[in-house]
Amino acid sequence: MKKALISGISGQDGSYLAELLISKGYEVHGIVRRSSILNINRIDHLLQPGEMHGESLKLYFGDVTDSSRLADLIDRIEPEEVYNLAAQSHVNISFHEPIHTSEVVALGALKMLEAVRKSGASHIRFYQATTSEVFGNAGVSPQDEHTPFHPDNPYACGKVFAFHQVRLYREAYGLHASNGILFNHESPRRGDNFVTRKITRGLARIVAGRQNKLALGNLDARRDWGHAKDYVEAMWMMMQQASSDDYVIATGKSHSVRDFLDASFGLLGLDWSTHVVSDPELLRPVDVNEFIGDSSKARQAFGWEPRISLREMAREMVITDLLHEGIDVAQFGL
Ligand code: NAP
Ligand code: G4F
Repeated sequence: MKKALISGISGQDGSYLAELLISKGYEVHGIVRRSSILNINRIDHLLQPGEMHGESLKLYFGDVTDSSRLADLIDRIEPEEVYNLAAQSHVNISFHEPIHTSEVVALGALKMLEAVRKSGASHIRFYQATTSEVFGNAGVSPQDEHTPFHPDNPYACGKVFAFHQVRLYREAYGLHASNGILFNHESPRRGDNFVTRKITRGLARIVAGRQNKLALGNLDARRDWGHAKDYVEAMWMMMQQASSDDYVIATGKSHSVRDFLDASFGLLGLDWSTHVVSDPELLRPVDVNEFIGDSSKARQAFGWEPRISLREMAREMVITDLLHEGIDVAQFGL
């Protein structure tokens, strides 16, 4: 049975990746941060109540800033595949917490790589969660593996550092280490303070009469939004290739925040403009105007393709959030 170790397993992608790997017969091991309340809501359905070590999923407390713990875990688990998904992944928060973000995003990735290298297990394959944010306002569209990096926030700067460490470990030590340069991907498990989930949760609360206004920032920003389920499949496919490489994963379509508002409020026949208010606090010192990715390399190398459209994803998110508010979705024909 293959063993995989995932950092960031309690996050959106970590939870879908754990499900995917378990469905493929892997024994999945995950690093979770110790907090005063156990923060494993997205993966607790994969365990018995109160359990940390289930049959196919085993969790360990740890932090990617703690090198010695990472080395212990790699030695103890002896994984064949390591997925480094841990991050302070919120772009705007990275402007407020640049040091912490860099410690986790940049040094955390390097510490994971070092733990793998020092274990001496040269067969271990390493996946790094790189991001379209490395391109920033690149002025080139669409972005692919040849687009020059122009990181426009502390989070993206940390991810550029990590990208190059992964490339270096591949070239210098022969490690099977790949960068998945993933464009935005969302789901009903997306964190509440990312724009898509903020919109679908806000919409559900408006319908439930629990809030009337929805404060947002830049509505003109355009993103290449896919579904997290499709994107974790690309991570796994990348790791199955004979040699490691860097791949862009994207839908190739870009939509604005306004388009996402139309798609979600429109499902219920509501006009978002009567609810959305502008909050200057939510504007970033620098925002990226548009991302749009070209994932031809991944499509040709291992046949990856996105399956879930933006409309289908918005619908799934809206339904999940309405149900969470106890609303009968049938009244909207959903
Ligand atoms: P997410 O939901 O924010 O999850 C981040 C995960 O990292 C959580 O499990 C979090 O734990 C964990 N984490 C944070 N700091 C840590 C630390 N010091 N030590 C150990 N774990 C730590 O992010 P996501 O959307 O799943 O994204 C997964 C990865 O892909 C991230 O690296 C992100 O930067 C990258 N990425 C995401 C996207 C996207 O659109 N979603 C696109 C490109 C790249 P807690 O649950 O305890 O907070
Ligand atoms: O949902 P967002 O916060 O995602 P962002 O900044 O694109 O970053 C996400 O995708 C990256 C991949 O490109 C990941 F690397 C990163 O970890 C994260 O998962 O914001 C999307 C857009 C931005 O232009 C933002 O300015 O929406 C705009 N926006 C408008 N109002 C808002 C809001 N964003 C947030 N979070 N909250 C708002 O109220």
